[in-house]
Amino acid sequence: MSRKRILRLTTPLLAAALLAACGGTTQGDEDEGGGAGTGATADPDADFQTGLSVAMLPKSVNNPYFESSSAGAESVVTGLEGTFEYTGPSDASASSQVSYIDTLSQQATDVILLSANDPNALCSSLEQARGAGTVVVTFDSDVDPGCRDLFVSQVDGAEVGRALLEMTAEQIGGSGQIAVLSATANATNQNAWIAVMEEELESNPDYADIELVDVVYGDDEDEKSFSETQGLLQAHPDLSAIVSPTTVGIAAAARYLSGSQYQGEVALTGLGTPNQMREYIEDGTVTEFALWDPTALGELAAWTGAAAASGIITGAEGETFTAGELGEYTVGADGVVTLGPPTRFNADNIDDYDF
Ligand code: RAM
Repeated sequence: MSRKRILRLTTPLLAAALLAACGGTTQGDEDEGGGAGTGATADPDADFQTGLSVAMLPKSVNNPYFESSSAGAESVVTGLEGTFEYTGPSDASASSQVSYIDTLSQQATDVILLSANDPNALCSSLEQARGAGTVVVTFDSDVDPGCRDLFVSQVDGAEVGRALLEMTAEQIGGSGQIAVLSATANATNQNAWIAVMEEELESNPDYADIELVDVVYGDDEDEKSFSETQGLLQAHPDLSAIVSPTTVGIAAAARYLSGSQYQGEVALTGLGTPNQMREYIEDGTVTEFALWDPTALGELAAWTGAAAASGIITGAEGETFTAGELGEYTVGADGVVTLGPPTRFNADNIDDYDF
């Protein structure tokens, strides 16, 4: 174990002892969600530690969305004089992520920033990493809260599901068959958004005339997403809209639609990056889609990981920390820190964005 490693493991304990001696308190000490169950005490006045080793492990590499998050995280980590690594599999599968977690843990990485391909399958590797002193912060796609310290959520999950349906309903005049082209079948984030859409479709009278006829998975692979789009259109001749809550899926579906007889006939909306979707807004294939800023998401994940590794927060509800120029954030229930609302992109504003 490196000297820095020993120091890092010792510092929060010292901080806790000092705080206890000064009568300091932390809100939510008894909270068992997120990482707060460790019983560690936060010192909100501690400085961010310099020299941290931070690794970002996305669902898969070669996805512009995660490249933006990586750029954001790297700028924060290098600003704190730490070392940053972006590493992960080329396929969005949980089994592929396990070996990366194990390697990072063996390397005594201080902080892992993880977008998970499965809520449970990574837990034993993550437990080992945490047992060895690594702070685990999920971002974008969570694991079971007991398996990580904190989760940096892009947007409140229910808000994403509702925004997806609102855009869909607007684009099909409130009635018709819709289908979802998702990422992988086990993706925590997409499954949560789809569940909200299903609940809203059942309970919200505004959507009484909209029917969800299919959910298919492009696995966040361009070619598979492209052929799944083709399959949906063939299987459902009366389809009014495809909703793709993945930046990989919506870009592939837009490419298929733009060169097909369905362009302008079948609506396409979902979550995409402006740079990948600009040409499809311009050629009329897509009217409107949404996303948050993935660079800011990476920045917030890095600030959160650094704050936890520095003992400023533990993951208990109510703790606060300052994420550089992003401002002050508060840890919510279950160790969740939320970035903010999504932005909708359309012909009027898409040229204002470059990511
Ligand atoms: C893809 C990934 C990611 C998701 C975005 C919207 O890039 O599936 O997890 O948050 O789409």
